[in-house]
Amino acid sequence: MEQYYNNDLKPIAREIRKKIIEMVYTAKSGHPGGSLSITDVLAVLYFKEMHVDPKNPDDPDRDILVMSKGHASPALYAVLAMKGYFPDDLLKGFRSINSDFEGHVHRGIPGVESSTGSLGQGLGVAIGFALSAKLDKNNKRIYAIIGDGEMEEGNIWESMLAASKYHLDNLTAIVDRNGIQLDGFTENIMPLGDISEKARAFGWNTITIDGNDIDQVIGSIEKAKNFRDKPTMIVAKTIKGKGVSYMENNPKYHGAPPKNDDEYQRALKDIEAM
Ligand SMILES: Cc1ncc(C[n+]2csc(CCOP(=O)(O)OP(=O)(O)O)c2C)c(N)n1
Repeated sequence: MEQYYNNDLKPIAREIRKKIIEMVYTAKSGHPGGSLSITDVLAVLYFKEMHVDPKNPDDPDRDILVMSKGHASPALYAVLAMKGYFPDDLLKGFRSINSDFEGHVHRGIPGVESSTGSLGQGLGVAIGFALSAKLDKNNKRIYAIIGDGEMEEGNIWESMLAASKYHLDNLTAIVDRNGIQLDGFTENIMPLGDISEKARAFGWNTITIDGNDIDQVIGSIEKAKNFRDKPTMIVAKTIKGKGVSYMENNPKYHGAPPKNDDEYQRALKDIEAM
């Protein structure tokens, strides 16, 4: 496998962000905000931490990622294209009628392990993968990316109970703690308070980081690998819309693309300057 150094990951993250903007602008729809917030985490996972090989996508020893917040499909599709699972060109079909690249993460696409989009389900799916790896005595690692808005779904908390019951230390859940859900701030819609404290009460190890800081993301994922007996939750504090000034921390860009050529160009310019 190719070896990437920490300094290589920033340009990779920048490229993912550009692809996200290109995809949603071409489709004239999609979810840029929560894609841009989780970009750095995905760059680290796919280009440094996860054992995955696009040439051998069915390798039984591969690590598994479930993008539970399935509306962040542009970010996942972009990183998979960059990793070489399929040609970049296919991203142009995003959200168009004859393309597999649906607006929510779709399992028919190489590298995608589970369809998602109905919030709350992906953590349970990841637990299934983690339990199965334990039964197979396989040391592969399982990752689930969940949204903080998604944590307002009750089945996330049921899944957290199960992960703790089965001592799933092969499971790392990463919460994209950008503070915003569909049309407003999580703390106004349904306050989550201190997610780490709650997760610890549910029997999880927790690590809190700046999820847009590549070195902190690497450090937390490495640390999670060494915890034993409990699952780990990384609470990644991020900025929704990260990298595009007019999208940052603005609920409007949860599910809206740049509205014209000027906004599109400004977005690409902002990302270039990161
Ligand atoms: C079960 C379910 N209810 C509602 C929705 C509609 N919905 C799509 S995204 C979203 C907000 C998600 O917020 P968050 O998980 O914080 O995502 P992020 O801010 O990271 O994009 C909602 C309510 C959905 N996809 N699934």
